[in-house]
Amino acid sequence: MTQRSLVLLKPDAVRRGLTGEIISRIERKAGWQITALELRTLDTETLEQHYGEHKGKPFYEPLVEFMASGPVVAMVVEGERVIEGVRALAGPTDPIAAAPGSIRGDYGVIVRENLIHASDSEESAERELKIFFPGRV
Ligand code: IDP
Repeated sequence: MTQRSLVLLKPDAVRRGLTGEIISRIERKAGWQITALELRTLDTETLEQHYGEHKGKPFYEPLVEFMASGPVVAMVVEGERVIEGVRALAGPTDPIAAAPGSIRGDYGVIVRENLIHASDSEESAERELKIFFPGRV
């Protein structure tokens, strides 16, 4: 089942110089391809669209502020079961609960600054790819 996922390497990953390490974990998965990649500083409007489902939650405002605090690496990753697969590489949302060996488990401590976003379903991927790479998908 070939899929596409929208992956964001969050501002903490860029600031800490971890993008190469994270990208290389994705590239090493057999048959997966990065078909678009861009360093980009996100505006509030884009983030409100992207994280709209979380609006009203206590972590929403600080999340948007953090995500706009510096550039992110936005990517389209394509391949077999890539949606579930990148989420597995990332680990669960809370980096302390994430297993060592996962990206969040290896490098993260606080929940907000958990290094990576990856689409969580085909529906989310379709919606998010339209926000970040309109015209390409
Ligand atoms: P996910 O990124 O693992 O799919 P979501 O529940 O969709 O997790 O939350 C989106 C992002 O919001 C998380 O990646 C994290 O950066 C932030 N976040 C989620 N829950 C909390 C929280 O309880 N406190 C602070 N930040 C949170």
